[in-house]
Amino acid sequence: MRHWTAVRRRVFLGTLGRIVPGAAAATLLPLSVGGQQSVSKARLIVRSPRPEDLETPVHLLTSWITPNDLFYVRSHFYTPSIEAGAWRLRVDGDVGAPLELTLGEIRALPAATLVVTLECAGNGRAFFDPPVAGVQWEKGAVGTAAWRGVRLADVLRRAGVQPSAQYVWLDGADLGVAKAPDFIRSVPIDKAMHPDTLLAYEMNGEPLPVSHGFPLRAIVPGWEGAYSIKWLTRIQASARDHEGPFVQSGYRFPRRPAAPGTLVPASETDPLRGMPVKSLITAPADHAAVPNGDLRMAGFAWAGEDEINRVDVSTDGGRTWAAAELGRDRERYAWRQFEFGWRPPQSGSYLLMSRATDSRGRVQPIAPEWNPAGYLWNAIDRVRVNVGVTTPPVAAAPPPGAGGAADPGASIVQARCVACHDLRLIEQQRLDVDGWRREVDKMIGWGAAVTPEEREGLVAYLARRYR
Ligand SMILES: Nc1nc2c(c(=O)[nH]1)N[C@H]1C(S)=C(S)[C@@H](COP(=O)(O)O)O[C@H]1N2
Ligand SMILES: [Mo]
Repeated sequence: MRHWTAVRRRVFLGTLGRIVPGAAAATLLPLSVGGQQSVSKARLIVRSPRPEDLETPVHLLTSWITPNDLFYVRSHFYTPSIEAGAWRLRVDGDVGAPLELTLGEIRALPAATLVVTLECAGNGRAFFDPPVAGVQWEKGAVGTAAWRGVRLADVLRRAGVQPSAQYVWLDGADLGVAKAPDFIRSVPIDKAMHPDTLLAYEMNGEPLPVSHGFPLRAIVPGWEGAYSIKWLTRIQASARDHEGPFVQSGYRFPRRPAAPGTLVPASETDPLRGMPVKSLITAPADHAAVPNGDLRMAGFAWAGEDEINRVDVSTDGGRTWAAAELGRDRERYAWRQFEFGWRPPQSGSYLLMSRATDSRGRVQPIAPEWNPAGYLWNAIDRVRVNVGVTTPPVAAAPPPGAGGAADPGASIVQARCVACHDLRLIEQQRLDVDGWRREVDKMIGWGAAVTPEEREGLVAYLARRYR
């Protein structure tokens, strides 16, 4: 288990490695206040290139800290390009003295660093049955980084936040495409004032990469990723909750279990807070073919604001379970690595499983509760491994688009949908006619130029082609 600390040291040494031998540590400063950093995301799965939605292949998650180039990206709209010198953070609303802060002023405030696991609420959405609309994340919309910045509470206190403030609204520089609403989220005052809620300007010792919110983002630890607003430009304290759709209809969960496939009115939902208990097998990779001999099973487990108490693993499809060893690296809001050494008794195909238990006694379910937006998938994880057998080659899939190109629906999609976002966002959905009609109507509301004559034809085409 020594490798955990070794890997961690390597990550942070990478940061220190920028100091020129003999130079004072202070030479680090200008580097970190400098321009935008972009990192190569070449190894990630492209769910959508525009807007940018990238998933980490989970077998690449080998260290407690996720390197910046492997960290998943979830952006609703186009990535804004921000010049650090011109950028300001506005703090207003129910405050005694509204502020406008430069990046330099923010960096002059007392700094704090926290290792926090971020996970998209929709991670695992692809596994819900019946299918639900949205980015079809499988397992890799999750990662862990060391975030350095200032406490949101310090900034709010400097602005003289009023006792009337019950919520803090966070807004970034990204704008809704066409008529789509601005992505604004609302944090309840207790969480906003908690000393662990940060405004971060560094990720793993580097200035925030552009995709991750340069120059400043919120880190709301232990809560689903959408609270952690990127490219932050405005913080507004308010007595009321925000009225926008990303607070009033998105990121909410049915108060009572919903029948699969049904709609749930927003009035019967609550906002997502905290995170469920969950684990993820990162080694061996799913469907890996491995030789006979010792096999190392590894992965991560996390539970939002709560602690992981144990991870049990099964190598026989859930018939028997054994406790995995937990890694030494631990911080309150960070995932815990787990490991299990095992020698398969004979050649064959094995179903490996992991099941985490947290400090509140929550245990991962076999089947998570279905919900209309496909949030919080946390089923007991499973991976198939083939030991001592060579897997037959997979037959080549038919080329994409075969047989559909001449359909008039395809040209409506090209003209009306792909104008704003990549075709891949459509291709990954599996919806019926009603589901597609809801999506098309939402997009018309957001400014898609679909004419009334085109609407039903488009819905029928989408439902025929993508379900
Ligand atoms: N301004 C802004 N902030 C945002 C988003 C966004 O679209 N715009 N996406 C949110 C969502 S849904 C998630 S899961 C996290 C993802 O952070 P990452 O891209 O750094 O992994 O950012 C959040 N912050
Ligand atoms: Mo998300």
